Amino acid sequence: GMISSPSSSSPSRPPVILTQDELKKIAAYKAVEYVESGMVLGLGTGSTAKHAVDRIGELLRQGKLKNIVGIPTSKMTHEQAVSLGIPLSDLDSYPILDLAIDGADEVDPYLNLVKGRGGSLLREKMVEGACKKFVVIVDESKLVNYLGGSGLAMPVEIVPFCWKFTAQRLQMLFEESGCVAKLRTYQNGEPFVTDNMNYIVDLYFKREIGDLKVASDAILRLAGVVEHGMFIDMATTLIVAGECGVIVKDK
Ligand code: ABF
Repeated sequence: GMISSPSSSSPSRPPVILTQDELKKIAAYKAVEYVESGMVLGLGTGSTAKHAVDRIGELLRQGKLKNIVGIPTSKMTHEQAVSLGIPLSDLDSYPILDLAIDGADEVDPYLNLVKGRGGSLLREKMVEGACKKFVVIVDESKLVNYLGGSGLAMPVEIVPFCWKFTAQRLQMLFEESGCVAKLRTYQNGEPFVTDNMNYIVDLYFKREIGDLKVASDAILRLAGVVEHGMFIDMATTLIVAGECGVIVKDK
């Protein structure tokens, strides 16, 4: 039979280890506390934001929220919101939003973000740039000392036309930071295609890239670039869920 371990018979409660997905859900639910009836809401994309959209759908169904208009940041989130019965519109009809809730890939101490590893950075930047409040929700693994600091990619959305040329110019722009530019592909090797029918080049840095605003301007000046995944000075609130609880930080 089973031999019970000494800890299971001890009266003190064993520590609860939360999974990363549970932490994401905790951050997402906390963010939805900011949602009020009548708001126009930017609906984020990714596995963290998905929990927030689910929760908004649930509160609408329960009648605890009313008259919400959702503006989705991707086709994926659009489908999710439709399946939950969340009323939707777009930026053409609602150029100013009350609040957006979305995840991020990296968050620095100043609430600057890297986004777009999920591929939806352009629509996210358009929608979240039009919001009065932008609440970012992450588990603690997303916190970095500086953008690029996780060693993971910084995505840039580019037009497919002569993508190698654009990738090469992006890499040259950050030569001093040891930049390597790679076209994002599916498993089968075909180029990854965004919701806007563009490609994504992922930039990897060996060293810090320096002034973010300078880097941003330089990237956006390249013909062929549509948008990049650095969200500088956009987030107004950060919600971080970790093993020790939830931290809310306002800009
Ligand atoms: C989107 O989802 C993207 O900007 C970002 O890349 C990603 C974060 O996803 P997850 O919450 O699944 O880590 O918001």
